[in-house]
Amino acid sequence: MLGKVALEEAFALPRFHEQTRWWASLFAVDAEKHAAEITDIRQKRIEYMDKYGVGYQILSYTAPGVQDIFDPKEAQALAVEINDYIATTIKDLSERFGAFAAGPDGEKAIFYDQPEWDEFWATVTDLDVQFYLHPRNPTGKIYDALWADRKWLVGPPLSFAQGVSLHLLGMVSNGVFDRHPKLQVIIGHLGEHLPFDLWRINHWFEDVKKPLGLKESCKKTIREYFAQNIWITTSGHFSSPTLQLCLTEVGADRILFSVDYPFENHKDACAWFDAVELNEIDKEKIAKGNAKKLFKLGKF
Ligand code: GRE
Repeated sequence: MLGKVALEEAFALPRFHEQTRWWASLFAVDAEKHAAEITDIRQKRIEYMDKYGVGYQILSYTAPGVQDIFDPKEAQALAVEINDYIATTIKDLSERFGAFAAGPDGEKAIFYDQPEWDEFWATVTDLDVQFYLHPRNPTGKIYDALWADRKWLVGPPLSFAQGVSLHLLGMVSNGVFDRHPKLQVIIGHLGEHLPFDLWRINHWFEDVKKPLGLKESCKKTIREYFAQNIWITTSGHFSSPTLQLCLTEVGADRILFSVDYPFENHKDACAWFDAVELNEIDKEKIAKGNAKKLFKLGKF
């Protein structure tokens, strides 16, 4: 299918080529290729998009990124540099690229589910922009306690999904979406295990935790938040049975195509998606229609 929109697509500042190569050497078979691809916007990336039918990419800054800088001033300066760089780089390519702004994280891993972030969320909804909650690597005491002795589970096999699902359910159960009902949050990797668990989360929220007090901070059901505030993408998860589960549990109106380039490649993502057996209406929504509506993309 031509003209797909993809929105978990990473880039890095060219000046971090070496650092990116080191990061890639931890998981990529060909770290050199990965470093070259992630620091490129205008060449190889566009070739892949053209070859595999991706019309438009929304770019986001990769890991390690702003969140790995613990000095708030330094993190702030890097966020500004990244956001200015990408705005300038894609300025004359607005029919092919958009970008998420990167924000600084500060001194420790931040959970955006506490009341002190209400001002931030109010600004996000006032600006009418969308928020992509991307995984990060576990650090500090959390890494030492949980992951140090099981290091192969860090990243896509487990820690990424656990981190994001904890964060998002924290936002749900601490009332962020009740206080900011217009907020739209996107998570990748076919929902970071949450669609699989919706029945059980709903059962325990509604039948046990709400009578015990959860109802004070979480007014709607988990399924209502998924229908009104949450989106999932296919980034890095090219499985037809899992997509079917997501179609049943989350619905085609809330699923968005993505690749997860260059951690994954366009060929795998697009060959899989283009061949998935799905009615044409839902396929078009997931490939581009939903993204065009959500991001108010005009013609591209
Ligand atoms: C990412 O998206 O940031 C990422 C990594 C490492 C492995 C896979 C992946 O940083 O998607």
